[in-house]
Formats: sequence, C-alpha cells, structure tokens
Amino acid sequence: MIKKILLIMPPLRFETPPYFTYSLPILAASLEKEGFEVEILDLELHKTIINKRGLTRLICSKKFDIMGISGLITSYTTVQMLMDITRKQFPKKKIILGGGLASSVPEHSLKVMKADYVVYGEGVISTPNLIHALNNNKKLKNVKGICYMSKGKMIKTEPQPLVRNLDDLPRPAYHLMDMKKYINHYDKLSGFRKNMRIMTGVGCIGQCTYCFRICGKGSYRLYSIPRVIKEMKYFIKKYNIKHFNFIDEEFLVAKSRVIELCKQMRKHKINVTWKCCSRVDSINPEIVKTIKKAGCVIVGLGIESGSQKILDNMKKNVKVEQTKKALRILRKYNMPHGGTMMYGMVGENKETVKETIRFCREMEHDVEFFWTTPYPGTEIYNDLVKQGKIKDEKEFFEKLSDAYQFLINLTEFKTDEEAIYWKKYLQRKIKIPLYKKLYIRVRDKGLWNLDFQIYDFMKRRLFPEKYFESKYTTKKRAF
Ligand code: B12
Ligand code: SF4
Repeated sequence: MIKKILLIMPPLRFETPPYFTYSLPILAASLEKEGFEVEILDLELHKTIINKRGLTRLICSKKFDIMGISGLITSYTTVQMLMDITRKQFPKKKIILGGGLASSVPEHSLKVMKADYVVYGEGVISTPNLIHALNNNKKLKNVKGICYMSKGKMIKTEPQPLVRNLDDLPRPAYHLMDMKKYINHYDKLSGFRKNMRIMTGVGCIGQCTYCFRICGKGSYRLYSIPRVIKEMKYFIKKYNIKHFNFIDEEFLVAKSRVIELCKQMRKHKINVTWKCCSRVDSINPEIVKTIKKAGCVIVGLGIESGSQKILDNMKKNVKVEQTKKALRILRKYNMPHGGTMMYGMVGENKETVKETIRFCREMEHDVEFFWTTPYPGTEIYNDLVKQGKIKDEKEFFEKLSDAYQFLINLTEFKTDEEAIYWKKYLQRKIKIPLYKKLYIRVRDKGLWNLDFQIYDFMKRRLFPEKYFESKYTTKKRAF
C-alpha cells in the first residue's frame, strides 16, 4: 500500500542561490488533499552533495513507499543518477517521473531511463489518480495523463483535462519547503534581500518553434486577482518580502486584468517592487504607466532577434517594428527592461546577423545572446529528428544546458566554426560601438546628464544592489 511519497527536485543551477520552484509544492498539495503523506527533497538546498556518495546517503536517510522525480530536460544527468541510486538501494520501490523532462521525452524516460511511470503535463489530477489505481489494483489504461510500459511497448493514456480555474488548486504546500532558505538571499537582478517568486498564471498563447509547453497548447490559465493579492499579502506578512518576481511567461498579455491587479495592489497598500516578463506586443503606454505606478521596476522581454526572417522562422508572430515601438515606450516612461536575444536559429545567415546588428545598434540594446537550443518536444527539435540529425538522443540530452554553449548548428552557415565565428562577430559589432558611444557621452555630457537608457545600463552593471532603490535623476529621455 502506497502511503508515503518522496518527491525530489534536482538542482537547477549549481552556481546560484536556492531557487524556489512551484512544481512540487503544487503537486504535493494535491497529493496531501487525497490523504497521502508527502516529503519534498529539494536538491537546490543540497547542491554541494550532488554526487553519487552524497545522494546515496541522502536518499537512504528517507522513508518512502514511492518516489517522484521532477526536473527540466537540463537536469537529465542528475535525474538519471538519482534513479540509478534508488534502483540500487531500493530495488522494489517504484519511480514516477514528471515535469519538463518526462513530459517532453516520455518514451525515453521509460525505455532508456527506466522510470516505472511517467506523468505528463499538469500532474495535479493524474498523479493521485495513478497512486490510487496502484493501491487498488485498478487498470492503468483508465488513468489519464500517464505513460507506462506494457509488453515492451509504451502506453500513453489520453491527456488529463487541465484544471481550468487555477483557484480550484489547493494552495502550494509551503509547509513542506524550508521557505526561509529561498528568501534570505541576494538576487543578482533585484539586489533585494527579501524577494520571492510568485506565479499568477501558467502557459502562454504563443506558438514559438523553440518553446516547449509542458501542459500543451491552449494551457494559458490565470489565478484570480483576490487569490494573487492574498498570496502577496501572505508573503509580505510572513517573510517581510520587499520584491516579487512574477514568473508567468506572459504577465502583461491580459491587459485589463493587469490593470485591475495593479489597482488592487495599490488599494491593499502592497508597497513592494516587482519584476515581470512580457511579449513585446503586450507593451503600450497605458500598461507601462500603470505597472510603474504599482511598483514594477523591470520588465523582461523576449526580443530574440532583430531580423524579421528569423522572427518569422520562430513563429514569434511579432514584427521588428513592434519590438522597436515597445522599447521606445518603455524608455519614454523610464521603465527599465531586459530583452533576451537568441542567435543560431534555423535560417540564420550573414544577412540576418547584419539585420540584428543594425537593430541592436539603433536600439542601443546590448545583451549576451543565447544559442538557439533545440529542447525536445519543440518544433525545431522534431524537425531535427525527422532530418536524422539527432543520432544519439541520450548523448544529446546529456549535453543540453542553459543555452550559453554551442550545441548543434541549425543555421545556414555550412560549418560549426562559421556559425560560432558569426556569433562572436555579432556580439563584437554591437558592443564596441555602444561602448564608444557611452564613452563619448560621458566625456561630453558628464556622468549625471546621460540619457535614460545608458544611465540605467551603467547603474545596473556598477551598483546592482542599489539599482532599484534610487530615483532616476535625469530628465533627458532617449526617445
Ligand atoms: C519559471 C521557469 C524557469 C525558471 C525556473 C525553472 C524551474 N525549475 O521552475 C528559470 C528562469 C530559472 C528557468 C530556466 C530555464 N528554463 Co524554464 N521555465 C520556467 C517556466 C516559465 C515556469 C515553470 C514553473 O514554475 N511552472 C509552474 C509549475 C507549477 O509547473 P511545472 O513545473 O510544469 O510542474 C507541474 C507539472 O509539470 C507536474 N510535475 C512537475 N514535476 C513533477 C514531478 C512528478 C514526479 C510528477 C508526477 C509531476 C510533476 O506537476 C506540476 C504541478 O502541476 C516554464 C514554462 C512552464 N509553463 O512550465 C519554463 C520551462 C520549464 N523552462 C524551460 C527551459 C528550456 C529553461 C532553460 C533551459 C532556458 C534556457 N535556455 O536557459 C533554463 C534551464 C535552467 C537550468 N539550468 O536547467 C522549458 C523546459 C523544457 C523541458 N523539456 O524541460 C520550459 C517548459 C519553457 C519552455 N516553454 O520551453 N525556467
Ligand atoms: S517563447 Fe515565450 S511567447 Fe513563445 S510560446 Fe514560449 S512562452 Fe510563449
């Protein structure tokens, strides 16, 4: 009889402070609601012992009837290590895999990694249903949203319909997490000591070819405003949180809701700063003015490229002109912003590189470019498989990381060397003129009379911890 469930989250990154992830607290809450005993082992809090010996000792110290392991595809090696250790130490215990890794490669998870069951997609209904079925010897084929092996073949049951109203989900099981460990650390971007990640919705309406949607297409759903306010108040009261990071993929897309949320934040005297992410086509003057007034101090944008051809290949459904407009609006209202960029997309060539250079110079946009990385489950990955370019899946998954490194050449450049050369060329051609411009402006205008964009950029680099606490003194605007 399965009663005790041990859920494990592999570490996300080794060099950063503990990162709070909602995946397991949400899953655990739905399991507890069904009467199971749950323990969460978040390896983000045990980064120094992620080796065979350390993990063996840790796992052997736990009591459980079944184990569930989460993780993104980038945690492939750690997940495999965890499974191997568990198999050796507890040969009779069953292992369920879920989350980004298992949902994107269910067959590989069962056949190669040797998981007993995969829960794909949302998991909050499928996982308790799976365990009930195991406890009662019920047929697994009737449990939606899972995969398992039968007679050497993978059986994938029909998808579990999503919980449409997120408020119906139980509150994340914060009591199973050592919350203070995620809060009292320095955040590189915000500089605040007391900051917390918070989620007001999941999913996205986009269809980008390099993006994997764990819960499938059409999975965009939101928590209600009263629920978000309640959650923010809880964190402020209990942990004295001063800065929130909204982790929704698409925070600004539902404009009227954002405006109402901001209004409610002010009404409830939620005096915190916050960060959110947005597509460029969600930016307009009204929304920027509103979020700024409600405490937003930085907007993360997914710009990705300055070439229309590349944006079209990504199925980004955005025009370069829209991006420029969004940047101008943000700068006009003195709203700091990020803007991730990608290099190496299918179709990338000298011309698209030059278009991106022109874009970045014109918009004074200088960031590190990510390598376009074909994560499994995405359209660009599936195309590579069709073209026979992924010879050994396991070897490929083991190499997947944060997209800071070159992995596979998707571009029109004939060789890997050429593709790598043009990335360096791109970064150099953007950086050097921008730094020269900065030097000339400092020389001619003085440090305190720079336009907003440059001033903002310098402060972020030089004094990250002071970044959000100071008022911008310059009245001059870039656009
Ligand atoms: C916040 C976020 C981040 C955060 C933190 C990641 C994290 N661990 O939470 C940051 C910014 C650090 C990040 C980084 C990256 N991310 Co990210 N990220 C997200 C985002 C937007 C939300 C994740 C989240 O918290 N969701 C909410 C929770 C509740 O949902 P969930 O995690 O899916 O969990 C549910 C189910 O999956 C299931 N479940 C989860 N675990 C388990 C375990 C078991 C046993 C079971 C049964 C069920 C189960 O139940 C949960 C409750 O419903 C997602 C997009 C998305 N919508 O999921 C992308 C996403 C997870 N990220 C992704 C990627 C590719 C990355 C990067 C590689 C990007 C990059 N190029 O650098 C890096 C990887 C970093 C690293 N070193 O590994 C991909 C994952 C693809 C994959 N196949 O794994 C996603 C899906 C984005 C995308 N659309 O492609 N990311
Ligand atoms: S990349 Fe961003 S906009 Fe595109 S589908 Fe993914 S989350 Fe949505």
